[in-house]
Amino acid sequence: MDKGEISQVLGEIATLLELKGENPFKIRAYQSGQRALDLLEEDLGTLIETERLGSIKGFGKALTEKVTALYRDEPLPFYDNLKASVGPGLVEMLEIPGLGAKKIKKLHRELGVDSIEDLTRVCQSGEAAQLPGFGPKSVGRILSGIRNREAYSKRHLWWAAKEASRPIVEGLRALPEVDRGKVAGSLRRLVETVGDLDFLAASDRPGPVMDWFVSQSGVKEVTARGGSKSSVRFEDGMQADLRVVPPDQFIFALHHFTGSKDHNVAMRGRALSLGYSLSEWGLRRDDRKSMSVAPVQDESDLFSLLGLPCIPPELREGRGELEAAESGQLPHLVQREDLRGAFHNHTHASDGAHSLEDMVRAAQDLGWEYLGIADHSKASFQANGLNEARVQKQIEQIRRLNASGMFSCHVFAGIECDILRDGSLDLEDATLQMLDYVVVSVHSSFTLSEEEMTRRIIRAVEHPCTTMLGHLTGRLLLRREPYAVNVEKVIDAAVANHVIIEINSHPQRLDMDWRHWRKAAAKGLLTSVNPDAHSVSGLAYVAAGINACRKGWLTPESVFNTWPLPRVREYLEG
Ligand code: DGT
Ligand code: CA
Ligand code: CA
Ligand code: ZN
Repeated sequence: MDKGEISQVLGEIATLLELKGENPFKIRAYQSGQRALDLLEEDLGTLIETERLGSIKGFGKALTEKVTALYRDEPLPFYDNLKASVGPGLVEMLEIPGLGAKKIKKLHRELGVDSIEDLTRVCQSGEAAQLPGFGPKSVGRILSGIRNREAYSKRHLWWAAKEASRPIVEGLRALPEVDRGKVAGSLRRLVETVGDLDFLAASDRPGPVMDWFVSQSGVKEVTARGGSKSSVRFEDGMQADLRVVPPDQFIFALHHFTGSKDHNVAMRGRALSLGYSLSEWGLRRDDRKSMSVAPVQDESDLFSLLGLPCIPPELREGRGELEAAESGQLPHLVQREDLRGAFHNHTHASDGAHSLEDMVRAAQDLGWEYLGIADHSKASFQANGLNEARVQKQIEQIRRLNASGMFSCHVFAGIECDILRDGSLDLEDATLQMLDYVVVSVHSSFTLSEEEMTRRIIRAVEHPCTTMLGHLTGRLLLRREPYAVNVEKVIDAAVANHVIIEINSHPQRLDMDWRHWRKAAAKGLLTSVNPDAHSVSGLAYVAAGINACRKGWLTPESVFNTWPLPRVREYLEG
């Protein structure tokens, strides 16, 4: 096993011990062991081979033995027995938002709950609400958690779907029978979550193409196998459709299966008004039988036949893109290459995995002119947040690094400061004023009413030290619903106070949502594409944030971290 897999196993062991009601010290040993492993700077293999792992803080004798066994892929009976002794139903229940190991253990012990079906039953019958520490409100939350979990399990993060699609497109393109192969559907439109993967191939011999598709590695079930369409389900639950069409229909099919449905309806309406009929098979004059009025090589040819410039897939949501295209108002969308830096990144001073220098080096390797550091503040104690003194030390460390000339990439000293329950900020004004910029975020008290939460966030936005608002709604895609907050009112407050609202670009957040951005940018709101990186590899998440920008019609001018360094400096100093 590699380090990441071992870290996961340690976390799983801690959870299983918790579900069994084991000694809290034992549980904590595995949790801190996991953390120590994540933060390890030296190569794990080297530490094991030179027998130095045990001398590192956090690794006792027992843990060292287990990590060594896992690393060498030796059997670990302790782990196997533990897994066998806790029912799979209990482990599954941990996926329900708002239900931790303690509550699950109580439900199991008091009411004999062994599965999610049992849990639904005791919640509906009122039995669960009788247990100490439960009550009708928390039972209501569990029930909606169960419903959400079901909906969540049907979709996948765009980021994971993209990874899964890569070998499939490559495989298709490599087949001698295939002329062209592409992804379509929500994946191509860069939607933040994807129901199923859609692939399209141009070929005159669909048979062998379908054979390859349904027999790929990882396919668990073939749900349809036809001459023009097949569908499969992979072992991890992901589903995929493949359509194979003759080469002269490829572009029409690509456009149709890229969607969205609303965009397609608008396109067909436009075709009709011009005396054409448009379908997945082609474009023809209304009065003729024959297809395709002209040869079509790519989608811009298709749009051009309808008198339009090419509308990029990510704008095809039926939200006014045809009108904008017709009047020459399509936005010049921001691209990944426009970024010159990023704010909101963590180091190992709080809960990041890498040092300041490592993060800056990684940013410089990406060609960035600047990098903003924003570790957690003290109220986020579970993330080892910084107090005033530690912030001050980090500022000095950053100033020294800038002065040393070690990197051409400039470092901005910032903080991700907690917004406390009443909307005040977690650190003293004197400390906040010393920083180059301040990101403010909600990390606690998620269950306030919409009115209270909106007031709380707006108070933080109005603080004179606030530069940016972090992950506005706190949503975790396919895991946790956004908290109640009036987004419109927060946008207006941000515009009025010259506060930037970030697009938190972690693939599971993408918050604030792209659906708000076109209107918000028209009001003058700026965004910053913030990776919320907790390691050097996390900087790559800006790609997901750029997707969100593009779906939100944003141009580089509205994206703060496309600005050159002198202009960013001037803004932050002003
Ligand atoms: P998903 O899979 O839920 O994330 O969303 P999509 O957009 O990938 O939807 P999917 O896989 O059902 O279909 C792919 C595209 O095919 C869809 O965006 C538009 C087109 N399409 C599918 N069914 C229909 C339909 O009944 N009417 C129209 N107009 N288009 C359809
Ligand atoms: Ca789809
Ligand atoms: Ca589909
Ligand atoms: Zn945060």
